[in-house]
Amino acid sequence: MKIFEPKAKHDFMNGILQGDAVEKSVKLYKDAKHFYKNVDADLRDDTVMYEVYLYSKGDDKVGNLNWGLTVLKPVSVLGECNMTRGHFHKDLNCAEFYFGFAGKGLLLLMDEDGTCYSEKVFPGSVHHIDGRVAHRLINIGDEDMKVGACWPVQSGHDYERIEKFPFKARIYKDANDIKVEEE
Ligand code: PAN
Ligand code: ZN
Repeated sequence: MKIFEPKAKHDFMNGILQGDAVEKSVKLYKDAKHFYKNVDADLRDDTVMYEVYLYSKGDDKVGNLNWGLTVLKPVSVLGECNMTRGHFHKDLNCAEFYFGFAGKGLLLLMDEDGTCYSEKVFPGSVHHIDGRVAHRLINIGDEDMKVGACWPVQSGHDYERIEKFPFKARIYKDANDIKVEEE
């Protein structure tokens, strides 16, 4: 029997997901401006807002899984906490697990009726996201927020739906106070 090295390594609490099979993407402020209520003219377009590391079999075979890591930077946009774009899955049968590794934040969730709620995210927190629920991560702390995810390859990301039917809650930070603004 041959014994192989793993295809990827993930230093859960202190590091990132690495390996030849891992793809990295970076979201810059210039591509994230429309997530926030206001545009911050003082924030450089090339500011890194978040990074996503993905280990995927990538062949869309039903039953295959993705393993991912999101690193959300502690940036604020005129007081509004940094967040991911957020999405519904294209295949609404596909649920997802998120798990907190570092930092602190919120998992903002919205069901198909537009009802928003959230769960606290911290090292060790585990979150099951139903396939019909839109999801977005928000960093409310002062350090990188690292969140792992595991979801089926056939989920897809429906970003258009969330742009037409946006989350109805925004999170702001003033010194250490967190403020929720709801529509
Ligand atoms: C995650 C997200 C990741 C980035 O892997 O894709 O946190 O967020 P956006 O895709 O909304 O920019 C996931 O939920 N996958 O399904
Ligand atoms: Zn998802």
